Amino acid sequence: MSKEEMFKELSDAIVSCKQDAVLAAVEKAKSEGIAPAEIIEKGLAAGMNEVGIMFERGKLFLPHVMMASGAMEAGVKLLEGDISTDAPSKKLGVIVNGTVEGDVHDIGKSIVSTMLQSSGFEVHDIGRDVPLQNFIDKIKETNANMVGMSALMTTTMTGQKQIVEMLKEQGLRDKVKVMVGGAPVTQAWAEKIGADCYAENASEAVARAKELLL
Ligand code: HCB
Repeated sequence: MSKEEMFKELSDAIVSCKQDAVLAAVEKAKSEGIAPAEIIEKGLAAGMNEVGIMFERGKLFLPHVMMASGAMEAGVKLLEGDISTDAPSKKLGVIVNGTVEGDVHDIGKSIVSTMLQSSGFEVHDIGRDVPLQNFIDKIKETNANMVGMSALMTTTMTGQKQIVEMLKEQGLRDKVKVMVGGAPVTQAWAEKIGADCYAENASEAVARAKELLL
């Protein structure tokens, strides 16, 4: 089976909303030697995007999206132990990562945290639907030099902007690099709110963090 066919099988398994199918497809992709990051991004995440489109068009309903999410989480969990720990012994930086207030979407945010951690960053994942001031408090508590903020809805993206403003008001902006991500977020939005970078996916998040912190 070609890699492209394998990615399609992974994506179709997510769209089927069946956890068994997802776990079987992940096992198969692993046994074919496909890298965990590719399994997640080109297979599972592509399937979740498809689920999002079908939900938007009324072809799938919220319970399906929840089942697909559960299946995706189980698939990612199966890969956690395989995500390479090419982490250097010296930590590369301290990053606080979370999903902003009002937003419960956390699948992508958690993948980003895992990938950053396995690449050598000290990551404090503060969860989802996180009150904005909690980002600032955690940055102070951990002396973080970067913050990652996830927002999956147009209505919650503004939380990212508010956090940038709060960092300025509380005299932290010069000490902390700001990364934003999430489906509706774009490079243009990152520039508009004065973030240091936008990451489209977890691999990009690792690359941007290395560029900004090393
Ligand atoms: Co949800 N939902 N949802 N949802 N949902 C979206 C986001 C919509 C776009 C679907 C649609 O209408 N097309 C839509 C938002 C529309 C808008 O913007 N206005 C939507 C809606 C409306 C809602 C509810 C309001 C539905 C309702 O209740 N009527 C509700 C939200 C409640 C709330 O938050 N207050 C809701 C609920 C849910 C769940 C619970 C069923 C489930 C989430 C489960 C969970 O996360 N634990 C869910 C899901 C799964 C989705 C879709 C289908 C997929 C999201 C996902 O996991 N993608 C999504 C459709 C879509 O996004 N296209 C839909 C896969 C991951 C891997 O991608 O983009 O999250 P990602 O992360 C990437 C990337 O963005 C980047 O790297 C990640 C890894 O590659 N990245 C970062 C992300 N965070 C980063 C942080 C960084 O620092 C750096 C990079």
